[in-house]
Amino acid sequence: MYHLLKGLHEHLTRKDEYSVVIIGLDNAGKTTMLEQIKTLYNSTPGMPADKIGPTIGQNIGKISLPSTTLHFFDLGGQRDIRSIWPRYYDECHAVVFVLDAVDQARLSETWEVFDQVLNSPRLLNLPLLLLANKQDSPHCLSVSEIRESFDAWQRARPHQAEVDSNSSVPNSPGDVHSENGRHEHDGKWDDGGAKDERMASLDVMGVSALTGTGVRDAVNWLYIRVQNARKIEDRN
Ligand SMILES: Nc1nc2c(ncn2[C@@H]2O[C@H](COP(=O)(O)OP(=O)(O)O)[C@@H](O)[C@H]2O)c(=O)[nH]1
Ligand SMILES: [Mg+2]
Repeated sequence: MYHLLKGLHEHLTRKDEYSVVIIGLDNAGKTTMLEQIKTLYNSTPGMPADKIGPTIGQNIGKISLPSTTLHFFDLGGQRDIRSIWPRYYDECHAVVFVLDAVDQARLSETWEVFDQVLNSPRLLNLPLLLLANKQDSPHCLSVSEIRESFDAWQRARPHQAEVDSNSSVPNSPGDVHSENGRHEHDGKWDDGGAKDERMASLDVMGVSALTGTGVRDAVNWLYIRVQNARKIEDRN
């Protein structure tokens, strides 16, 4: 009887665990975001914004929600340490990409990095949330301006097939598998339209990691999405 009750109690109090990676360029506000999430959800507040230095490696944090624990991994965003991001992709359940909506000078660098994330085959089916941070600043771009900026950046860059025909990627007849796992056929990229679909359904939210505005909405989004993704996975 004891074991039965213990088993029932464990079942009822069991929490599903999910990992969320927070990525984006350095200075976008990722660590401030993580610390704000800790402050909003945990009894011990996160580090105050004025004490946060550049991230080398990772910062971690976890929050407890009904029947769910979310583990956050805030990864360093400097150019030379971005290469560690993919090591986390296999283990994570959702991705938050934070961008600085004030720093327009770095938007094209932001889009280049974001585009690589969109093209990562291992992330293709994971919930991905784009956060336009620093909405407290009077100089920030709004969510719709951020979407327009990404669309404009995509239109302005040379077509992928043109880039490849000018580069060292082999252009032999038939199919070629690229490094990022997409399928090239007769010089055309074929990812089954998955990237376009992903862009069309991409959620972009405006937040201020500094003041906390929008941060609960972002966490709620993650909470719902990771559970829905698990349900779909369980059904398959
Ligand atoms: N105005 C404003 N500044 C922010 C916000 N979030 C972060 N910052 C500032 O941006 C800088 C970089 O923040 P940090 O969290 O270290 O960025 P990270 O490199 O992406 O981890 C710091 O000076 C933060 O105080 C925000 O929502 N609003
Ligand atoms: Mg940081």
